Amino acid sequence: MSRLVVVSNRIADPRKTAAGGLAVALGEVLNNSGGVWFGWSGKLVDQYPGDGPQVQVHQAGPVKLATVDLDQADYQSYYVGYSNGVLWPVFHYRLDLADFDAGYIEGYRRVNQMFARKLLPLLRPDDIIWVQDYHLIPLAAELRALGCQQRIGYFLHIPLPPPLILAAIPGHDWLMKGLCSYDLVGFQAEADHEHFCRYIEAEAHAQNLGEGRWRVFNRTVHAGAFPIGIDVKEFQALTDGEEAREMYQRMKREYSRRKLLVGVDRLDYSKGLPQRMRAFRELLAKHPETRKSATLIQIASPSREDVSAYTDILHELESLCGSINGNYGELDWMPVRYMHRTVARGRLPGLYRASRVALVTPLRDGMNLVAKEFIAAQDPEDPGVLVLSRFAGAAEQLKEALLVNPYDTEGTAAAIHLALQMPLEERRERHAALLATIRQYDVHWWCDTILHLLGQAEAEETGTPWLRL
Ligand code: GDG
Repeated sequence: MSRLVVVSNRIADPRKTAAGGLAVALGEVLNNSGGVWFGWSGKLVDQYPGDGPQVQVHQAGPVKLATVDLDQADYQSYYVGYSNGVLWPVFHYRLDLADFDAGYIEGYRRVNQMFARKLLPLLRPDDIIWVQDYHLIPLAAELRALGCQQRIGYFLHIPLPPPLILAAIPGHDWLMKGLCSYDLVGFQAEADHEHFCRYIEAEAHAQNLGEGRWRVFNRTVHAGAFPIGIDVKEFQALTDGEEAREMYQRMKREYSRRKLLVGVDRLDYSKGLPQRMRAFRELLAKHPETRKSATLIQIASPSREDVSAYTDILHELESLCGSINGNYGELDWMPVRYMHRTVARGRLPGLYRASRVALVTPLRDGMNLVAKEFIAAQDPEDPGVLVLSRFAGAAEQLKEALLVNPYDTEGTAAAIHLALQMPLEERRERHAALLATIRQYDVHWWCDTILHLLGQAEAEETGTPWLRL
């Protein structure tokens, strides 16, 4: 059996329970096959040692955790500048927030080259390499340039925008050629996959070989949509855990006379938090009976605080929450409880379960796992209602949610009102269908499907040397 090598910007120790579902799932696959997880340690050094960055290896059971530190210059250009200042905004359709500083792409390339050089000595000939996310698009091309012939798969956790938005990135052709150096490229949603196909057809005259295979840049690449899921069983077990039950009971006690609405997001401009607050304000204005009876708890966990667009969104959100509470609050009721803090993972399911409505209304999102966690945490006999943006990748799968356009304040407010009023029977029916979907397409389905296809690449290509770029 081939060994799995996962590469991602950050890594997690799969033995630590605080790790999220994705880390748990990847850790489980790695544990089964024995493998390597390679990435940035999360540590910064002023300068690399004289002989360059060093790989630190820790053995975590059968899994080798291999990390490198980054120096300040690489961190600023590769991580803050290019990954989070160019790729994140543009891939979320926000050209207006992109900073195309010419130096960033150099840093991005340099770190991908360094990752390739550091990873190469750790590889065995029959390894399967699986690269995660937008920080590492050129990694396969860099590995191939060093002679690496192993199968390499890639998964993009964020959306891929339409070709004309992609084409606004200086160097987009280099980036997309890099993406085509993988054997298998996975996207979250069919929409993203379609954008990829349209791009390579229009910009690179790719030839469609059928069944997701393309001949492009002199090699064959397989592409498809593989919507990521959560570990439903693990999340339900967490919901039954002590921390979650305690949280649930506290919330129920505290808000016994109110219906709770919940939002849990990283504080990011893609999550549509100001738009959500405006829709909630509209609800209070239009439906006076919801005043005093509905409370929105919004957790906005701190994220990428060294990127300036994130400071702007923080101020906008704070001012909106303040004005809603100022205008509608009473001595014994505040409409919005906003927390710019991280909640312990064990408590989240209790909060979800105590809530009648979840507001998952990003302006654009690769998938959105909060939507799936909310469904998993519900009591099937008395479930809450999911209000979901049509612009989240999850909307392609979760059709029984109330789908909204987050830019439409009135429409979103009307959907929230509907959710608050929804009769028990309808809530149960919708929830049962949603739960069946997230169970069928859970994170194990996601891992297994992708790794199975990557494994097949070996059988089909045996005897055919990998074409180098
Ligand atoms: C990217 C893509 C894609 C959030 N706040 C707290 C907390 N969280 C946890 C949630 C959930 C995770 O973080 C967030 O996942 P999302 O999917 O919602 O969003 P991103 O972080 O933007 O993730 C996204 C995902 O990758 C996977 O492919 O779905 O589209 O953008 O698990 O529960 N966890 C804790 N405290 C918090 O305050 N413990």
